[in-house]
Amino acid sequence: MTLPIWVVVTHFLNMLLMTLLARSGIEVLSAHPKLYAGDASPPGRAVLRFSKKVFAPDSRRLWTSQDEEESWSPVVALPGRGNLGLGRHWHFLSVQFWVLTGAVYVALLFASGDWRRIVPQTAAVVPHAINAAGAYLEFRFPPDGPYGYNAAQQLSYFLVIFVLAPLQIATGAAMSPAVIARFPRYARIFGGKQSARSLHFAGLCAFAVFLLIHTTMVVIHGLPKEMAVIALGSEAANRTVALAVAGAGLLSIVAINVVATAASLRRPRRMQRLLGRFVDPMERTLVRRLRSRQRYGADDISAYHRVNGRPPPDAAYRALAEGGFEDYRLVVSGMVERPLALSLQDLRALGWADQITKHNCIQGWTDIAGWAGVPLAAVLDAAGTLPGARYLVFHAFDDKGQTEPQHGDGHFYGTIPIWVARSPQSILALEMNGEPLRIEYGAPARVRVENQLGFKMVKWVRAIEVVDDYAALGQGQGGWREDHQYYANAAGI
Ligand SMILES: Nc1nc2c(c(=O)[nH]1)N[C@H]1C(S)=C(S)[C@@H](COP(=O)(O)O)O[C@H]1N2
Ligand SMILES: [Mo]
Repeated sequence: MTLPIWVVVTHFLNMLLMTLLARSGIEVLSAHPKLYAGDASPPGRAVLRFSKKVFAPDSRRLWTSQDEEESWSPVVALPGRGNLGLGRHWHFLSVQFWVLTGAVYVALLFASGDWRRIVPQTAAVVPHAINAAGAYLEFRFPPDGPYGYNAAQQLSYFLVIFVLAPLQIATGAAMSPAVIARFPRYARIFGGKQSARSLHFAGLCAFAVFLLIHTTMVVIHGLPKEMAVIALGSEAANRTVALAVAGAGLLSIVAINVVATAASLRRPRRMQRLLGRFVDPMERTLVRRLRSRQRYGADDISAYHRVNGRPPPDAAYRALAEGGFEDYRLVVSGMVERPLALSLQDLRALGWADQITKHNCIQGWTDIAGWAGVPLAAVLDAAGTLPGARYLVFHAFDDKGQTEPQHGDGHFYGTIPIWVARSPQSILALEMNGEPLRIEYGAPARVRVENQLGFKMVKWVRAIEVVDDYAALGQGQGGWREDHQYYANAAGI
């Protein structure tokens, strides 16, 4: 048995990238360690739960989705210890190289004619594969097929490469808020966004089962001989050299995982910046053209909408709330022609839009709700942006040092590019499900930018500032969660 060298190389890269993908995926899961069926994620209705904490929809104490997070060991998760931001960075870095490796492999497979080894050419492969599996159960080796692999082997390789891997990419894409905002029906192919998320996890489990059987088979068929093929491409190769190369390969995979983990835990800001250089351009290319076209019906509205971020506890905000926000003024300043201070009535006079849309929290949960308010474009037009203006900064009333001290201090803020603010369904919402916004959902005004992740939708907006750059704000990452939780500033995936 021989394998071309490009198979040896892509197989190695695939092993490395799959370990990074699996571990960073587990990190992402730890941010909301529950799986659901359908489109929404009702508390207490998870199909599968990796957390003992219980949060009920009718709880008398306010809880937020941050409270649901788990912190998992760096041994299983990349980087571990509850760093969703860097987990996502690693996932989106690895996936680019994984898809590239897969594309090169498949291209060479077809260019070389080697596809005959992998792609079954007759439906008889199914009964033959069953026979082959039966042979293994009787401790016999099944016969090899015409192109070297036995039928069970050929069929399982085929399914992993041409069914499981593409499915994993497809369910991954069905979790991107920008993709499903533009193509709301796409997530429905999988039974809804939460079903897609659950299937993505099932895909990981399927890969794990494959890996288990695959390595068991390598051992059963004779480790030295198989290693010669896997590491050097030929059974006839020197076995000692092959074992050394294979051992070095496996060690390097472990070493890369260890270095990636340690660097992320020790120098998180540096890793956020470094990985961002690969991940942000990918987000921009994929998401730039994806404008929200959601049009859910009133029947789709979720019975329960999770809260993330605790309401501002300070006296000034409470006084405003007690006065029905009569004295509220939204300050619009920065690179604008006309700085503004708008009351709620002034805001309403600028324009009105409503929409029923899906909220995608970066942690993984989704809910559908109706929102109504003023298009952000109308606010921008009223103020008039100056040349060079690129971002909107939303300053919020909540002091996170008081409401979420485990993550950091300072008031919550967020930034979005002006093109996102001018996209369809980008509004400053004053109402939710037909009523004035309740306090916990961001009263009196909160951002809704429907092709972005939830953390971009600043609640309790105090002021809007138009800027050319966000580097001077906070810790310079473009938002409070970016600064303190290492989320990427680009939030369409
Ligand atoms: N001011 C402020 N806005 C915020 C947050 C916050 O902590 N403070 N959390 C964000 C996150 S992470 C999410 S998912 C949404 C949650 O909105 P909801 O509470 O209406 O579900 O609000 C976003 N806006
Ligand atoms: Mo979130």
